[in-house]
Formats: sequence, C-alpha cells, structure tokens
Amino acid sequence: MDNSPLRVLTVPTSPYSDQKPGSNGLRRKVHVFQSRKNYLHNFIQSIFSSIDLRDRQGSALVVGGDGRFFNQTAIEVIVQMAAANGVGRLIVGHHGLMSTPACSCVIRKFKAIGGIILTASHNPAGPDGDFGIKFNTANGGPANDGITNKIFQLSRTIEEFAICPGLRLDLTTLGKQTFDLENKFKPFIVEIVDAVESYANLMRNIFDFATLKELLSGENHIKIRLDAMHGVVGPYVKRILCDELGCPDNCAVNCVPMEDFGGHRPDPNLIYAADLIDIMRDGAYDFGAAFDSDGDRNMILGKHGLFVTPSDSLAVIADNIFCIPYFQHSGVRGLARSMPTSAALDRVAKATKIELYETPTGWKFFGNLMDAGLLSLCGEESFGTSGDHIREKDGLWAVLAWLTIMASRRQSVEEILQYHWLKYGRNYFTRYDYENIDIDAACEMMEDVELMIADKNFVRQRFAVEDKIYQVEKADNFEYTDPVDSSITRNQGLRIIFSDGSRIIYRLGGTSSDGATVRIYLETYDKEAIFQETQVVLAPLATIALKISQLHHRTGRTGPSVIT
Ligand code: G16
Repeated sequence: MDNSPLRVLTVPTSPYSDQKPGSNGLRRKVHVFQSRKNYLHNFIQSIFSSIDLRDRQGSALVVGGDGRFFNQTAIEVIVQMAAANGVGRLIVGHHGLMSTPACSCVIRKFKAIGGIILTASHNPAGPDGDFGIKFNTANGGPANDGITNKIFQLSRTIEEFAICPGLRLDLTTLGKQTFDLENKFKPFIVEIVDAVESYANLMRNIFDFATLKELLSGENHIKIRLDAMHGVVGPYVKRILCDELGCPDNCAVNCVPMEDFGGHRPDPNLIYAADLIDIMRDGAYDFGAAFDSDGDRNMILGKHGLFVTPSDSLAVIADNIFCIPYFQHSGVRGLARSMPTSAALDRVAKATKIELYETPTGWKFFGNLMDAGLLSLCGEESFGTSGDHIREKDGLWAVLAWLTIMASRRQSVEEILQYHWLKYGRNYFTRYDYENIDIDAACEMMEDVELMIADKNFVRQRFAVEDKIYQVEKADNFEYTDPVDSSITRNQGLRIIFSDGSRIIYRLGGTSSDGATVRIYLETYDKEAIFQETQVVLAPLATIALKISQLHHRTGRTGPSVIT
C-alpha cells in the first residue's frame, strides 16, 4: 500500500454565468452537471472560497444528501475538494445520506461551520432528473442572500479550483478516516456518522416518546401510514416510528432510499402522493403522512385521506403548541409564516397574543428570527413546518407534533381540524402551479400585472364574478425588512388584497430547473361556513386571478399543472 501523502492539485477552469442559487440552492438537470466541464467543481469551489481560509482551517463541515442519482459522485468530489481547500474535518452521513433536518441537527451538534446538502428536494431524480446543491451555515440553516450572492459572484469569475484527486473515502464504515496531504502538517479527518441516531436523539428531547408509544402501539393504538416516497427519510421513519415507538413495519412504506425515488416525484402533495390518499380512502388508517426526498416537507392526512393544508397544519400546531414538551420548557417567543401562506396562523397569534412575523418565501428568513430569540414555530404553504430546535423545516417533527396533539387531546385529525375551524373560522386556501412556462412569457406577465396593480386607480377597483364582488383594498409587490438586521428583500410576490381579507398572489417559483413556474395563491376567509368545498369557494377568485393576469391567453395553457 502506498502511504505517501496525497497530492493537492490546482486545476484551471472557466466560469459559468448561470450558477445563481434559487429559493434554496442550485438546482439543475443532472446532465448539466455531467456534461458541462467542471460545473460541479466550480460551484463547490465557489462555496469554499466564500468562507475565509482561517474559518475553514481547523473547523468541521457537514456533507450529506438525499441519495438521488449523482449523490455519490458529487460527494467524492466534495470530499476531495474539501481536503484540498484546507477544511479541517468533514462530517459525512453514512452511505452519503442525510436528510435536510438531520443535516441541520448535525451542523449544530458538531458546531460545524456549515454543511453542503445534495438534494433537489421534491424535484424528480434519475439521469434525466434534477440534482441540487444547498449550502447551510453554522446556525444549521440555509445560507442567507448575502452569502449566496457572494457564492454566485465567485462562480462568475472563478479561474481555478483545488482538489486532491487521489483521496478515496469509504462511505460504508462508521467512524474516523484520516488522510495525510502533501505540504500539510495536520491530517485531513473525515468522520462517517449515523445521522439517524443524532436526529432521533433530538426528537427524544422534544417529544414524550412514552406517550407516543402508547398512542401508536398501546392497547387502543391508532393506525398510521407513512410514505417516505423512497427518499432519504425512510430510515428515520423506521428507526423512530417502528423500532422505537412500536408501529408495525408495514405502516411505513417506500422506506428504502432509491436513486430515482422509484421513478416517482418525491413531492408530498395531492398529485404526487395520490397513492397514499387512495389507500387511506377506505378508512383503514387514522393518520397518514408523506415526505419529500430530503425529508424537510410533510403532508398531513386524517382518516379517509382527509387533507390538512400546510397552512392549517401550522395554525393547529400553534394553537396546541403547549401539548409539546419542548415548548412547555422553552416557551413560545414568536410565530411566523411565509407571505403566501394563509392567514390562519395570524388568528392564533392574535388570540394568544404571540408576536407574528410575515416573511418572504424561503426558510432562510426564519433562521435570523430564531437566532435572535424572536421565533419558536414557523411554516410555509409549500409543505414546510418546524420549530426552533433546528434551522430547517422538518417533516418528521411535524408528524410527531401532530401525533402528540392527537394523544394529548384524545381526538382524531378531523376532530382537531373541525374544532380549530369552529374556534377561529376557516381560511380557505389553494395554490395553482403552472410549471415549465416560457421564462419570457412568465416575466412579461409579472411585469404587466405589477404595472396594472401599481396604478393608483387599481385600489378600490371592484371585480364581480356571479354574485360575488371583491373590492381591492391594497396591492403591492411584497417587500420584507428583516427586524433583526434591517436588510431589505424586494420583489417577493405580487399581492392583491381585497376588503374582506381575500388575497390573490402571483409569484415565480425559485426551485424549478426547467423554464419558469408561475404560482397563483388564492385565499378567502369564512367565519361561519366552514364545511364548504375549497375549490368551489375559491373559484371566483381564480377567475379574477386569471382575468387580471391573462395567464392562459399568454401561455396557451388551459389549466394549472398542479392544484394544491
Ligand atoms: C424551498 C425552500 C422553501 C420554500 C420553497 C419554495 O423548498 O426551502 O423554504 O418555501 O423552496 O419553492 P418555490 O420558490 O419553488 O415556490 P425545498 O423543499 O424545495 O427546499
């Protein structure tokens, strides 16, 4: 065996102009990473270069991914580049796998300077699918705009990258591996960790596992069904729900992570998790949930596949927050939702006199509030919910929160939801997604709508559909001033708010790798009529939204690709 120190090379490269991270990281088709020379290397070098060399040396960095196609290849490159870029120690998930919430947990546990998470989240995978790279900072949360802009600027001028091509890592064995590098005094250390155990430990300190065990496997236990959609969260579900809380093995399906997620899109919503809803329809299960590929998103279902909108789920957790032991100890400092998320949470905040924050879409905005001790629970309409135990959204945490509430209230999902609507009224909410739209057409639509709503006569304008009349009270392009550092984030979605509180919001999605995604968010509130059909209630607003935007006419589409 050759024990000579590994060589560190500096390799010349040419920059790309399109490595700007979106809502959460850089997401591109796999073939872009494979076919464009050094596309991966350039972005990874830009991440390392964005961290001061003194901060890199001697400190730890976490690496893991959702196991999708290209995960292993990328990890090999990242390890070789981390060694060459002076990173003191790497903490890598066993087999290269780590869910996004676990990564946040591990960054915080090891006091790392940050983490690189390989995932394109709910986007499809495989050789024809997507790959993605996220960079999280020392607080465990997604890098803020200042940092991602710096990475983007570096990627546009990069001339070389450093790599240690001879470094070979064994991802299958837990524990430390050390490597001697040429011209370096200290060895480079890689530690392969059991992220599932670190995460399970955190959950044991947040929830009362004895209560949950009674609910899930005691004498009068409920029946649940969890769909990991072949993403990375499967082993976490198995270890916590089955091994520890006593759920039967067959309650957790699609728990083996696969490179192509079994050919399905790992997106926990009414369209892509339709199998779970179908199976639950006959009433055999009391509770159901699905997760996305990296385990940060969740969809909550009650008996017969009753769908709990993420906005309602957040409001219900907020209203019952003291059922959760963690919050009994820590107290609740503040609640937050992203702007497009329904105002159901606002009603709970008002009633409980807890401060509420409305942030732009993207989990990174919550992190600042949490670090400043202002925020305890937050969520987004895009199936994200979490507390301040980490700095990411956390799918399995949301499931354990719901199960804790069910155990504490001794009620079903349906009873809990109905009680909530009776108490607060109901915020009907839906989202229309138009995927893979021509980028120019989408931008033109947004520009035209912005011009239209900026007209001083737009406010007070009335829109009538059948017997419904809506009068505009306010219209703007949402802008956020961070209460902690006063940074301003502009252009976060066009809002039309009517006098009865109903809203139409237009926003361009920031997570697609192909064309543009136009999202239209519709919301209306009813204090009394809480049992209506969401799509029926919101149909007039949808008509108005399409009339204002002329979206179908502009794009030739006849309807959304996904309705949530
Ligand atoms: C990411 C962010 C979320 C955000 C979502 C929005 O989700 O982490 O905070 O709500 O994007 O997506 P879009 O910009 O397409 O509407 P994920 O789960 O894809 O990382």
